[in-house]
Amino acid sequence: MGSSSADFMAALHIARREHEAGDAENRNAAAQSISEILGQLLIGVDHVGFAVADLDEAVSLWSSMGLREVHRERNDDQGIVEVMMTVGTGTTQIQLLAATSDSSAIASWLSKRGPGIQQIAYRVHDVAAAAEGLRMLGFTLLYELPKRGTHGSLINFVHPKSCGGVLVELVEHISLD
Ligand code: MC0
Repeated sequence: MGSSSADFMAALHIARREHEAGDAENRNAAAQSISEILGQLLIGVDHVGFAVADLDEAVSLWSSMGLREVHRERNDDQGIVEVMMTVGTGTTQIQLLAATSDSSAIASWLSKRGPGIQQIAYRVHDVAAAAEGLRMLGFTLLYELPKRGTHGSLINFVHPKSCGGVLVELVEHISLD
């Protein structure tokens, strides 16, 4: 990536000043600039998360379709245990998410909707900058500051109520960038 995080933050703040100060036409142009910066921050789809009731059963199901387990991790902050599975030779993964506590978002999801797709995760160059840009456009971010995700990544989430009914996770892989 050509630009640094500081460059992105600086560009976002210039666009925000224009957004706040401008008339309708300038506000639209500033919003467009923020969207373009967000486009540069996006790398691709990192994974799609499935809520599952039984992790081993789910691994067995998806393995039978040819997906391969590549990582398993417990995250007590999120109240989950997860398995990442690769799809063919591509870089996109699916993430199987089982609840480890009743207060977990996955336990709540399972009780209301049952097993299924719970989130899509976009890989970004800089999660703080992406969250800041999205806030400027009116999206609701779940966390003020990024939290720890899979493999020590930094994560934040866009609330589904501000995002067309889809829970979007932002992931920054510290070691891969
Ligand atoms: C809830 N809603 C969803 C949704 N969860 N809509 C789409 N996708 C989801 N995943 C909708 C409900 O249907 C409901 O709509 C409204 O949002 C409020 O639902 P709720 O059941 O009251 O849910 P809340 O408000 O208790 O929690 C929703 C919220 C929660 C997004 C804040 O799920 C959350 O904190 N998620 C982020 C953390 C997370 O998902 N952790 C697990 C993965 P109606 O229309 O009925 O009002 S951890 C992970 O993924 C990490 C390890 C990683 O990848 O690195």
